[in-house]
Amino acid sequence: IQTLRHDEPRTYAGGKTILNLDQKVSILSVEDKDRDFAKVKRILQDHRQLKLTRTKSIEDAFERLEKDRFDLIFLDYMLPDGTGLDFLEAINSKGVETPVVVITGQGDELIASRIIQAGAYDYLPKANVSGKALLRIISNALEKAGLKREMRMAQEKLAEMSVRDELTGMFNRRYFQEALEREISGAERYGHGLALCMIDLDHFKQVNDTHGHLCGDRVLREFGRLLDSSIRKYDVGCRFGGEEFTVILPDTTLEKAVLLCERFRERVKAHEFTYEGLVLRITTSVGVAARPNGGETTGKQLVELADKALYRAKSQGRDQVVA
Ligand code: GH3
Ligand code: MG
Ligand code: MG
Ligand code: MG
Repeated sequence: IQTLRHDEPRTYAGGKTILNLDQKVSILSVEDKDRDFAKVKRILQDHRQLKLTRTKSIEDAFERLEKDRFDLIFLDYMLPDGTGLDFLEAINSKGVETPVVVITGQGDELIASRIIQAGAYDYLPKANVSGKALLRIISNALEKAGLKREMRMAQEKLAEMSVRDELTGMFNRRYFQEALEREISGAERYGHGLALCMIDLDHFKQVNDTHGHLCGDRVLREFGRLLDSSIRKYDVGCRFGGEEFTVILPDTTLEKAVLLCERFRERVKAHEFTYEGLVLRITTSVGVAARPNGGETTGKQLVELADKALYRAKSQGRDQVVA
C-alpha cells in the first residue's frame, strides 16, 4: 500500500525535525486512552504553530467539528462509540473535508488498507508514534489536502466554463437548452406559465464594418451586462449565439414579459455604448412567446414562436417588441 510509505520530512534543524508551515494548524485528536493522547501531546507541545484539541468519542468529535474548524484529525481506531471506519463513513456522508489520519494500536495491514479506502489520508501504528513520524504525517496530509482543494477548485472552474459564453460571461446556448427544459418541467410541476424572449441587436454588422470587430465585441459585452442587470434573479439570460440573446422568464405571462422587454428595449436605446472615445447607440428587436399554465408548448416550439416574433419585429422596422 503506497500510502503507508512516507517521504522524508523536508526540513531538519540540528537533527531535529521542524515543520515547514507558516500558518497555525489546528488538530482534533479523537482518542479515548489518556496515555496515548498524552504521548502525542507531549511530542507536539514544542511546536507552537500546532494547536491540539481532544475528544474521547465519535459523538463528541462531531460536536466539536460543528463548532470549530480543524485542519487535521488524528483518529484512534477503537473508540467507545464505534470504530475509526464508522467515523470515516460518518464524516464522508456529512461532506466534511477535513483530512483524517488514523493513529491506532490495531496495527494490521488489512485494517490499514480499509481505512485508506474509506478516505483516510494516512495511517500510523501507535508503536511508531514519534516526533519525526507525526510531523511528517502532518505535513504530508496538509499538502495532500491542499492539492485536493486546488483540484476541486479547478474542476468547479471547468464546470462553470462549460456553461458560460467566453465573450460575455453569460450562460451559453448549451446551458440555455438545458435550462429551458428544466424551467418547463418546473412550470408544469408548480402549475405556472413561463415566457421566452429572443433578443437581437439591430444592424450589428454595421458596428463591425464601421468600427471593427473589437468594437463589436466590446458592444456585445456591454450589452450582456445591460441584459444581466435588467432581469430578475430567477430569469435565465443567455447568449444564444452571435448577437442574439435569450431570456427565460419563469412564472411570467406574455403580457408581463412584453412589458419587461419594452423596458429593456428602451434602456438599450438610451444607453451610450463606448469604445475608445467613441459613443455608439444601438437598438434591439425582441420576439416574445409564452407557455401559459397548463399549456403544452415544448421548448423547441417556444423557441420557434419567439424566433418568428423576432422576425416580425425585424421586418416591421426593428427597435420593437413583438409577441
Ligand atoms: P439585423 O438588424 O437584421 O439583425 O442586422 P444585423 O447586422 O445585426 O444581422 P446580421 O445577422 O446580418 O449580422 C450579425 C453580425 O453579428 C454579423 C457578425 O459578424 C456579428 N457577430 C456575431 N458574433 C459576433 C461576435 O462575437 N463579435 C463580433 N464583433 N461580431 C459578431
Ligand atoms: Mg481507543
Ligand atoms: Mg442583428
Ligand atoms: Mg442575428
